Amino acid sequence: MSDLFLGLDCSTQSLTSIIIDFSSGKVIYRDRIDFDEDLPQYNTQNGIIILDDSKIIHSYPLMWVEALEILFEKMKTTEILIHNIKAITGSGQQHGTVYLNTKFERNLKRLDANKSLVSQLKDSFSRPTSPVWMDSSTAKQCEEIREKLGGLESTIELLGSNTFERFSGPQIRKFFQEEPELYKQTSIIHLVSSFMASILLGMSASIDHGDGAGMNLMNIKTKQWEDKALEATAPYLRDILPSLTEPYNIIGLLSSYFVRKFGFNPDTQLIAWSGDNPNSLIGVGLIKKGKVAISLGTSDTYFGYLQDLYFDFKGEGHVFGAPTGDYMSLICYKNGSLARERIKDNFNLNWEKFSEILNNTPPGNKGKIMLPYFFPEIVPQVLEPHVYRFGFNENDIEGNVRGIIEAQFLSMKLHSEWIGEKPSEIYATGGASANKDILQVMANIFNTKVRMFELTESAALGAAFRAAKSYYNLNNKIKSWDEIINKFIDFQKSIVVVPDEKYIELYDDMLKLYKNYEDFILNNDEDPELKRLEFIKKYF
Ligand code: XUL
Repeated sequence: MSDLFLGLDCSTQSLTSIIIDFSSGKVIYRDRIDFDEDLPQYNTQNGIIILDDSKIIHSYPLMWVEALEILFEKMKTTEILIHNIKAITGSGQQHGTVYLNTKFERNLKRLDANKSLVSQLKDSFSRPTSPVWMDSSTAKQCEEIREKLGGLESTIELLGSNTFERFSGPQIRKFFQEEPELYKQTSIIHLVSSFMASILLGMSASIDHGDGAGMNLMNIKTKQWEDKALEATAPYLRDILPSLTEPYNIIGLLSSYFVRKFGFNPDTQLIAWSGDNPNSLIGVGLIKKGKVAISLGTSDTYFGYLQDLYFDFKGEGHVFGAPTGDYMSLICYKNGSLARERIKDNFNLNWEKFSEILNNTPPGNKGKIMLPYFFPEIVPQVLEPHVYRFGFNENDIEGNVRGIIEAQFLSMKLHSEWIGEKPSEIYATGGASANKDILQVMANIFNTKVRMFELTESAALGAAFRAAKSYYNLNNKIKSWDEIINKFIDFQKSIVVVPDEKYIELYDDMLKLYKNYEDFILNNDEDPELKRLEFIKKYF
């Protein structure tokens, strides 16, 4: 009998599933529920609802639950031997918080397999919507918490990150301040990851150290809730947070609801869910130093495995827990795929045409530079969205297409410098990583070769690997991470995009210029127009 493992990924725009067959080393099933398309009744756009200008961004936890049920309904009608799935875990968009009342646990315990999850869970929420990672409405709360923790440096040393608008702590504080009555009715606050795990478990599940580190509430060294942060955030918070757990812990067996309804094995083990970035770290096989990954999804992220704790005291980067029990470094951009799509849609292009234009424009973009803050940006911090263009305007197709892609990678290169040594290789993942022309710009700007794997859903894949690892550990058939990763990743087809040495100097100069423009706009530094003209003279 084959050993199957299911990895789920509840991301911003969709819920993805991947099943791996460990015996054959193959991915045998993939599916995806798109929130906008498959659940139109929630009326989301890109999986989110914008509640106020561009800052308050929420989603519907019930929509994620409904997607889970649809996903399993579909799985049931396939050839997949659901009964052979040995263990399940998952990945959630990070930082988002789900606010539940006392009925939640009761409802989960009494689930009737003849009824839908949504009909039985709909009265479980003290807040019907969840603020997600794209929300940037908590600048005030961030400042208050940071101040109470003794300022930037001590906050980072305590929690692994500065306070960030999208992080759970500031979001919880805002909820407590603005809706104190509803806060009082909240008996448990989950992350997206632990909420989804709870549904599968039939009771409240723990938060893992990977996702817990993205809350501004967990002590990054002890991996326990940090009293000072809890106190700085909201009253009696410790009582309404789940416990914390190692990311590889088995949290229990799958709830009988899923066994009865979909034919899962009653012995199916559940492993703590984690955030999408920690899962992706494993999904691309980053268990050692030396390489990094760039994920091009709704958010663009740059991340790597960290052996020793290491902080960005400038306050832009994060340290999260890694699924191995170690740490990972990360920087995150909000102007990822939605910003690329804006440009594509503004000019009525499809991705092929977009690539063709990218390919036909010269590296350096003839000195046209964009600061692409279509949405408030995380790195560097920009709270008021605005797209700045230097040397071109919004009607210039070529300037905009190359401008957005070069800006994204120049900014990443600039703001990832704290992570240290130059990587020997970059693993590209996420939807847009399938675009070779985008990867060529990435390779040239970082002057590093870029590898793209056949499977771009690294978060769901990483979850499936984690399920296998924990299951075999439990059953005394211990397998190393290397063994698991080699079995799947090394045999996956991949392409390598090699940097073109011709552009090393050009992009070094352009990086400096890009920094000058950031400093000009964000720090009121001198206008670098003359430097831009020199750049044009030198290269074009
Ligand atoms: C990471 C972050 C995003 C979300 C959504 O800090 O905010 O990458 O996890 O994917």
